[in-house]
Amino acid sequence: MMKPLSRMRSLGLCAGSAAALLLIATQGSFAANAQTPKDMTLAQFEARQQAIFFKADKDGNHLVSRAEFMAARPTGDATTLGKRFDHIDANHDGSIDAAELKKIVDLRFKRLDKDGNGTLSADERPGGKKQAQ
Ligand SMILES: [Ca+2]
Ligand SMILES: [Ca+2]
Repeated sequence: MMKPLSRMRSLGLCAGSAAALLLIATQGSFAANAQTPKDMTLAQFEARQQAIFFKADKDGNHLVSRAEFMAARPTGDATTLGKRFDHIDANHDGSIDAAELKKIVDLRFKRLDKDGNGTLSADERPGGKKQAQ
């Protein structure tokens, strides 16, 4: 016979980690929807950009291949997208990994951080007040 207590505990653990995951997943949109948006740190910006970018990773191998990259932007111009992919894929192995994306995101952050205080205020963030696309 199964011990009800240990069963409860493992269920509780599951629910706990699911809640934690949910929290991480919703944090980005939370910040965007907040009434008084707080300044975004580089770490928050990276996490957000990564979450968005790796939605394209359909086979879940933590790499975004050229095909995945293009498929995630069906309305984009293929030539421009191809160039963009080549630009991000710094080691030209045909896929974008987290480190390659981080480099681009860090550069973007620096460009956006107009006053150079290390955080992005609402008006410095891409898209300003409207929801990120
Ligand atoms: Ca992939
Ligand atoms: Ca690469």
